[in-house]
Amino acid sequence: MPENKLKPRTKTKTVTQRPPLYKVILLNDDFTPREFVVQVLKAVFRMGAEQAEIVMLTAHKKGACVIAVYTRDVAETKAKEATDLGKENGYPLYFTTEKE
Ligand code: TYC
Repeated sequence: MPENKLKPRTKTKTVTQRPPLYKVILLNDDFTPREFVVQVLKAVFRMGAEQAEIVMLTAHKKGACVIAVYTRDVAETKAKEATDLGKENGYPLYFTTEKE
C-alpha cells in the first residue's frame, strides 16, 4: 500500500481589512477671518501655527484644501466640531468629508 496519499486539507487564511479612510476638506468663503480659520485648525486638528497658516492660505487661494485623513467617525466628528465653532461665532466656515 502506498503511504504517500495526499490528504485534502482546509487552510484558514486571515485577511486583515483596513478601515476606509476619509479626507477632511476645508472650504473657502468670503467672510471668515483668516486668523479665525488658523485658530480652528490649531484647536481641532492639532496643527502648528505654520502648518495652519499654509492650509488656510491654500483654501483661500484654491477654494478648498485637504486637511487630514482619518477613519470615518473621527473625520466626521472633527469636521462637525470645526464647522460648529465657525457657526457659534457667526461665520460660514465649512469643513466637509469625502471617502479617499
Ligand atoms: N477667504 C477668507 C478671507 O479672505 C479667509 C478664509 C480662508 C476663509 C480659508 C475660509 O477656508 C477658508 N477672510
